[in-house]
Amino acid sequence: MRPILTKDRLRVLVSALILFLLIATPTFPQKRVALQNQVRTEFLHAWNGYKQYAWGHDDLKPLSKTYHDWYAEPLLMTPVDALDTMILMGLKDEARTTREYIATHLSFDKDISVQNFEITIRLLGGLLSSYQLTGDQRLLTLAEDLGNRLLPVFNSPTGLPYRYVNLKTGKFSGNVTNPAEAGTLLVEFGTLAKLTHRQVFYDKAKRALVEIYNRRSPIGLVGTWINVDTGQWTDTDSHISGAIDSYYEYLLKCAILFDDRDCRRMWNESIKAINRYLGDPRTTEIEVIPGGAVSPIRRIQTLLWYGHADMNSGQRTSTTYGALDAFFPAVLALSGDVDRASLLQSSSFRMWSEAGIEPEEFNYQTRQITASGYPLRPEIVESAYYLYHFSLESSRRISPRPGGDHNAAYYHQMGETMWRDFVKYCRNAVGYAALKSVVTKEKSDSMQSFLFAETFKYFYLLFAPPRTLDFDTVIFNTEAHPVRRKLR
Ligand code: DMJ
Repeated sequence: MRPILTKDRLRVLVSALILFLLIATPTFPQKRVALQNQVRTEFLHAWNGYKQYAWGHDDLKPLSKTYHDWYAEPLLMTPVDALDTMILMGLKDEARTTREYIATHLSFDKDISVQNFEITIRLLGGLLSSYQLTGDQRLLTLAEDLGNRLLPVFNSPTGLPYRYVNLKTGKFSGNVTNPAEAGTLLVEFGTLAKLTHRQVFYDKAKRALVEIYNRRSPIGLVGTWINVDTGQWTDTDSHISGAIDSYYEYLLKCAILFDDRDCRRMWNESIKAINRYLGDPRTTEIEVIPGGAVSPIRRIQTLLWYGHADMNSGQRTSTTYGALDAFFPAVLALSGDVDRASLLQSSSFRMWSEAGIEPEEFNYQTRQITASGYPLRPEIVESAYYLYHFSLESSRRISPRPGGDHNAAYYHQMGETMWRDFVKYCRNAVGYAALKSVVTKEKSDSMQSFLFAETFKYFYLLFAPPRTLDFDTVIFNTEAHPVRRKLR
């Protein structure tokens, strides 16, 4: 009789056990706690650098150890962007003093012309989120004051917002905008409307979103640049990258956050066109060594990318994908399309792995880096966090998706790799520095506030216990400020 445990079977069993341990290790609580603590420590490292060299200003310049202000007067970009992350991390003392400083020093009564989109996602979003987390009425008062000062941007013939507005005089400028800047306002303005009971905020921001959607091409795509006065497209390149990205994100998020049926319909229509014309599945042959085998076998692997196409013809215009596009797996997962989301996340991670940290832009056809900077962007981490969340959730359901647990561990592992690369290449003595080039790893003198609002936050949430933030009760604005689904 043949023995039950032959040598070959034993080898297969041992390989399977090793694989299981490799996959299971990242969920080992101690390791996760250590990573979570590291993220908090590194957040404080960068925050202390900001406090020491840039306090009261917008951003720290981490190489020259000085500060950068966006405009002639500072608007406390870093403190406002960082506050809700501190709260989530349980940094109570820092959060208390930062909140106090913001409440007593931040004023929007300034004769400066600001970029509506950036101010909305960072400051309005940050103030609203921190208000909801703390109940500090002063933050809501600041948010409403800011909202009032931004409103003149919507006074255009089309309802599309101008890009800039003077906070004191209300004078607007910038009559060529893009879908992202016009359409990434409703989470914040809509939340402000609910909290202040002033519908005007909701209506103006929603109209902007609808006006972009109404100008989609017959095949359902939008372009990159559009004239606010005439409503004519001035650049018909279509993609999910910067200048369009968060327009799509807000169609879906506003459908969920406000239960807005128009947004739901616009999302449902848009995603069909995105998948059809921008989606670019590619098959490639890879070598794998199955557990227990000695020699590799060739296997066909499908990679999914999203490229560029002309909004009218749908013809492919370029095969580039980048750090900003890497937000899309999160949005796909939130929409329920976890399969496409996980395929695309693998592609993003492939892009990250080319140089050990992700470039701003990558040609997936030629595998060349076409823009080599890394300004500390969060999107790929955000998507890892969403996929981790949905994998975990599906593994808890009665009829789980096959491999749910396995996938959650996989996203932890991916997150851990990215975290170690991020620290290795971007950390310096006083904070974190953007990279001029992911190829040479040369640093540049910039540490944008989204490092605190987003990059550290998503790394932290990826490693922290799920109870740290109840995912299903919030919607993150595009700057990672969580706002409550049930508004009060
Ligand atoms: C952030 O300000 C926001 O996430 C925005 O939507 C896109 N770019 C940066 C981060 O990369």
